[in-house]
Amino acid sequence: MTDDCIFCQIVAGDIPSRTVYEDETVFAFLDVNPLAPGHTLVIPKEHHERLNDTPADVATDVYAALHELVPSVEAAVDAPASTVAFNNGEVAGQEVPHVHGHIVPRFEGDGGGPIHSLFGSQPDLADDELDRIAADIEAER
Ligand code: DGP
Repeated sequence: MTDDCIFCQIVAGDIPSRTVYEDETVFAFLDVNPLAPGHTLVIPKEHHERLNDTPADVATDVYAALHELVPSVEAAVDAPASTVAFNNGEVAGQEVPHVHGHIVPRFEGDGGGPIHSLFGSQPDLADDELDRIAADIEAER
């Protein structure tokens, strides 16, 4: 637990939350500032800032909880779809530095677009650049 982390304080019960799921390693609760009814946050109980810092076994547990919760969240609010996303790092819009997955129920005509609509434009990448980037990612693993 990190004392000045809001989400660690929620896991500890020091800050109240509308808890929807809890197991040994994962906790999920309704977002206090929902983008849609049922907007849920899924977090590891351990404090890790980003996906990049999260140990593989913990990340696996978070994914398993997301996988279990998505249908339940959609069913609870009668949503035909959901956007499931991580703001991974401050530049990507992450405000709370404790890794969390958002489950945002989606509805016909809700005004939200696909992830692609976050970006006003797309880079024009040549084939050789794409080849190099793919090779670099593979080499970084
Ligand atoms: P992000 O921008 O990805 O870091 O999202 C942080 C989310 O956390 C944001 O949608 C609001 C939510 N949030 C922040 N503080 C609290 C809190 O104290 N309780 C609950 N339930 N949600 C919170």
